[in-house]
Amino acid sequence: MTYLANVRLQNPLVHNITNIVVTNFTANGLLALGASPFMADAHEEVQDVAKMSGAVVLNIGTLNDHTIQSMLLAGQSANTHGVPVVLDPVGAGATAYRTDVTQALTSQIQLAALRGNVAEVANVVGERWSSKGVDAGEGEGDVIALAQKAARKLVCTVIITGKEDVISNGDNTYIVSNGHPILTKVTGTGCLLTSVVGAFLAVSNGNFLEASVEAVSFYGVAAEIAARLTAHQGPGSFQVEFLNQLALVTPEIFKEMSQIKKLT
Ligand code: ATP
Ligand code: TZP
Ligand code: MG
Ligand code: MG
Repeated sequence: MTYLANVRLQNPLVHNITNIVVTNFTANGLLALGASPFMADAHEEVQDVAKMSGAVVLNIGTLNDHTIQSMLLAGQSANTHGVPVVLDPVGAGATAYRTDVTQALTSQIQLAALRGNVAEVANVVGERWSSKGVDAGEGEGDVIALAQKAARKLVCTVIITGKEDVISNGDNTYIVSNGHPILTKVTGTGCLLTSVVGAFLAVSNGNFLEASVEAVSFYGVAAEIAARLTAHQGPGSFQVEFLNQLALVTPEIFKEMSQIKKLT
């Protein structure tokens, strides 16, 4: 059985401490997929919410001192109770504050997975890669080597997204070629992917690498179909159809369209 089928069967609770730009889109995307979103950042409850969840997703998109503390409390509670934690280091490298906070989070919380664009992941592991706000900037470097290095350093699965996605746990590495450029014209598609990874990890029985690869490929397949169905329309129509496809792509369609390559 695929992890996708298991998400829909188990309807995992996904605890999100995320940014104010993408909160509604993320909740709707998780619901469409078949997961159960829970947005909660009050210090009084985040430890309890993390403990009862199938996964915890931390996203620093619009961070402030309150949410940083929420993330530390939730992440450490998740670690204590064996709940996988996924981090989206939105804009790491764009400002010193984001870089510093990301470093504090990764040193105090054991991640199951890290998902970001190439500039963000590079900055998390102390490498220079230019960025433009929350978007990846130009840069030259070996993205595969970067994913492997980051995975070994953080002892987790690392997902670097872009035209092609690189997913590595340091030992094994996959390239996923699904997706569509129009994803870059809808804000929050990276953030929602990070939460979708959380939903897949929640049903993974600890197989974080394989579940992440499937999550990323599934997400790209949904985007490809949505882009086809809304060709000649704009990002608004695509966004709506993309939510539809997160609900409608079956394990059979996914299997037929997934483009996953394992590196040897
Ligand atoms: P950024 O802010 O740099 O756009 P992000 O956090 O929004 O980063 P992306 O790298 O855009 O995240 O990844 C989000 C989704 O979009 C992933 O599924 C990725 O595969 C897909 N994607 C991004 N760029 C392309 C592209 N040029 N072609 C196909 N798919 C893409
Ligand atoms: N500004 C702060 S967070 C955010 C913006 C525009 C959303 C970023 O979303 P994504 O998924 O990285 O495109
Ligand atoms: Mg984007
Ligand atoms: Mg992002």
